[in-house]
Parts: sequence; structure tokens; C-alpha cells
Amino acid sequence: EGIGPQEYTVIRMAVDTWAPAAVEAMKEANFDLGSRSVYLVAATLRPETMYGQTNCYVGPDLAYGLYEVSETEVYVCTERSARNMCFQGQSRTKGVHVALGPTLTGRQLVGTRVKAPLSHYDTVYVLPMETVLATKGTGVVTSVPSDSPDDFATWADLVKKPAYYGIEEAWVAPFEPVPIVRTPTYGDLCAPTVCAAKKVASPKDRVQLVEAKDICYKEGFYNGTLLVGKYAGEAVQTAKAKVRDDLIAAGLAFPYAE
Ligand code: A2H
Repeated sequence: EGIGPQEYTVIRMAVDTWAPAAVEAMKEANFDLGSRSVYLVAATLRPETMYGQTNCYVGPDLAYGLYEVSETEVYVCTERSARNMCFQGQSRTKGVHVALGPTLTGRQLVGTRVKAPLSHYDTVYVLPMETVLATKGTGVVTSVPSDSPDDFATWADLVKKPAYYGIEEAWVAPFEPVPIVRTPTYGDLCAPTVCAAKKVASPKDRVQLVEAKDICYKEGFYNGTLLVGKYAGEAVQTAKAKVRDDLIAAGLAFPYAE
């Protein structure tokens, strides 16, 4: 971690269909969302990779709140990030974060279907990832298995053992990695290629994963070219800010620092 604040882009993923466990928890708390729009919000350093989002991750044992952003909109994220966001224009009252209804565990959110801005897949499922940190970002992570070894290792493990993770195969297997960035050395699916070369067999292979991440992040960011979208053919390095600005202008994302 460097010094000074980290600047993220937070992606607003509208809830399309709630997981039954989340509906149950809200009912038990006698809480009704009414006509409010709810978004899972995910902090990313790579907004230009949203074209390849296949799902989003939450920590199964982390706590998530429903925070009021405006009269009509609610964000699902950790309390820590809601507190930070309320000083950055993302709350109904500056400096105050207001939770509505019950706290939900990540496990209760798993299976929720959310809209995926820019993605090849119109909506994607919320899935569990053990390594999501409560101390970073919003506690919600966009999953881009084509370009992130962490995301690929977890996605591949979920495909292998859906029952063990308490998920349905249909939430994960059909959502295959999408080629979105061309790299000179590792082709169009950098993370799967490098994970195979480094023999990453599961998310528990921490040592190999660190190496795979180091390779993919450098290769994708400094040598990658976008394959899809409005900036197809452009270097990732220059396209990143353009995709970010477009997402923000369209109301699909906002800047966030911590
Ligand atoms: B990035 P840094 Cl394709 N716990 O987004 C664990 N990881 C988290 C997190 C949390 N609470 N919040 C965000 N992240 C991930 C895309 C991506 C990312 C790609 C390639 C590299 C990459 C798709 N996942 O990050 O410690 C998010 O994954 C390279 C580091 O603040 C976020 O960006 O540097 C990144 O970690 C932020 O990590």
C-alpha cells in the first residue's frame, strides 16, 4: 500500500432480483424497501475492465448495510465505506450515514442478481469470495476473471464446487471469462493463461497467485489494448480514464477515495 489516499471508481450495480435469503432477512426485520432503487457498489482500480464482468463478489461472513444515498436510492456496502462515502457526496446528509433496515451478511446476498454496466452479460450473480477484505473499498468486488487472477481462481473454484459453496451451477458456469484486453505476451485471456502457467489450482495457492497477479496487472495495464466497446483498439492506459469518465457521466459510477 502506498502513501496518501487511493482513488477508486465505484460501480453502481442495480439490484435486479434479490436472493431469497436477503428478502427473508428484510421481512424478518419488518423492513420494506418500497419503491427505492438499490445498488450494490463495488470499488475498482480498473473501470475499463467492466466489459468483462462475469459476477460480483462479497465476503460471505462480512456485514453489509443498506445505506440511504438519496430519497430514492440505497447502497449496499460495508459500514466503513458508507461512513467514508457520506463525506464524498454519497449520502442524503453530508457527514451522516443512515442505515435502513437490517444488516445483511454476504452469505444472505449471494444469489442476488445485479445489473452489470457495460458487461457482455446484462445481469450477473453475487457470489462468495473468502478473500474480500472488510478494510478495503466497499466490501463488494467486481469479478473480471479474464484479467484478474484472484477473480479467475475464485470463479474456477466456484464452477468446480458449487454445492460446497452453497451456490447454483447456473449462477457461475455459464458466465465464462470474456476476452476484453489483448496482451502481447499472454493473449486475450491474460488471467486464465497466467494462472495455468503458474499452476494456480485454487484461490488457496497464495504464493503462485501473487506471482500471477504481478504479471497480469503489469501486462494488462501497461501493454494491454482494449478489444471491445467504444475504445476498442486503444491502449488500456489511455482508455481507462475515458471509460471511467463515461461511466460517471452516465450515472453508472462515482469517484471514491479512502
Ligand atoms: B480490481 P488495492 Cl481486472 N477486498 O478491480 C479484496 N479485493 C478488493 C476489495 C476488497 N474489499 N475491493 C476491491 N478489491 C480489488 C478489477 C481488477 C482489479 C482487475 C485487475 C486488477 C485489479 C476486477 N476485480 O486490482 O489494494 C479490486 O479489483 C489490482 C490491484 O486498493 C480493485 O481493483 O490496490 C483492487 O482490488 C484494489 O486493490
